[in-house]
Amino acid sequence: MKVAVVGATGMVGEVMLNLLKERNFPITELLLVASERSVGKKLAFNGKDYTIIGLSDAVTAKPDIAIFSAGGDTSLEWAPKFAEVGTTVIDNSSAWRMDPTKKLIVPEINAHELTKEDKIIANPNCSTIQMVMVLAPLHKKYKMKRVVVSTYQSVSGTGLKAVQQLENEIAGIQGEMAYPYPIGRNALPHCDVFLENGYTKEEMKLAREPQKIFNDKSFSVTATAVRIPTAGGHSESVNVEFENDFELAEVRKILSETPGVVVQDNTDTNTYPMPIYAHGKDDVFVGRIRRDETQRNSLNMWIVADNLRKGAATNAIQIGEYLIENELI
Ligand code: A2P
Ligand code: 11C
Repeated sequence: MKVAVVGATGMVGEVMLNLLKERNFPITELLLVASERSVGKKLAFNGKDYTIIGLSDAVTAKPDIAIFSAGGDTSLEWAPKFAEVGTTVIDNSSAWRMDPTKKLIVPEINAHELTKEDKIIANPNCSTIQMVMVLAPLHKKYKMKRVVVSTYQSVSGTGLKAVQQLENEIAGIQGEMAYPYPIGRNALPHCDVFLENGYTKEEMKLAREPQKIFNDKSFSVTATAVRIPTAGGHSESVNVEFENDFELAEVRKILSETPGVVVQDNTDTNTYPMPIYAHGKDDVFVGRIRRDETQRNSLNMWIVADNLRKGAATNAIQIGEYLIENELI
């Protein structure tokens, strides 16, 4: 496969390159693409130096797959140009997710919807992916009615500038600010931009994307998204009400048998998911599984994943692997 990584110099781009190597993705030719600022610079992959190219040159090269993680504006403008020359685009931005003509894919849940005609495929938001990975098997068994989620999101979700802000604050250095306030020793109830309804865009992604992924509008999700001073790994407190009742032991069994989900749940040994352990892993971790004693058929859980891996790069690469395995490219 001739593969282009668009946004190769970014935080997700870096993880993407590590994963392509780690998972032995079948690459015959690799194109590393970034903004005009980076064109001509060198980037190493698998022991070899590659020269970064611009988007026009990448389109001209007609890659088989282009994995985009260079922001929504770049995706909106350039994904159709790649699609036009026959490239299959896997887009990590929010640009195409809610477009009814594009599919929003978490491979473990709905990759079977993909066809050869899908030339721009959307990767869901990081905080959505980890949540639906856990909810999908439970929805199938008990049928969800309503989900209330509060997120505790790491600064790496914002990008390099935010990681730098946290590092500067810890080191006591005055530097550029990615957030309107200090993030160290703080919690900002503010991920992505505010919308007219008083929610943030991040909160609305959590509300809307699961319905599209499950192709089901019979349940609703309401969210509060909070940025906290962790370097990597998003955490979520998830309360879910089902139509049908459940046994906790069966919930644990279902989740422990779900590919890509790992149950870490033993209060006797202080075993629960945490960002420091999820870091660098492709799985989604769930723990603190307990009945909500205030409401019928309701469950509380704590879900953690590496937002740059399963939340972004891993999911995108798994989509690519599915397309190749099923001869959809
Ligand atoms: P560059 O490094 O040249 O700015 P992050 O989200 O970590 O900030 O990374 C964003 C990625 O998207 C970087 O690789 C960045 O390249 C790339 N990028 C940003 N704007 C553009 C653009 N207009 N065209 C192509 N790549 C872009
Ligand atoms: C965050 N979820 O952690 C964001 C990052 O819509 O793809 C990814 C933004 C997106 O702030």
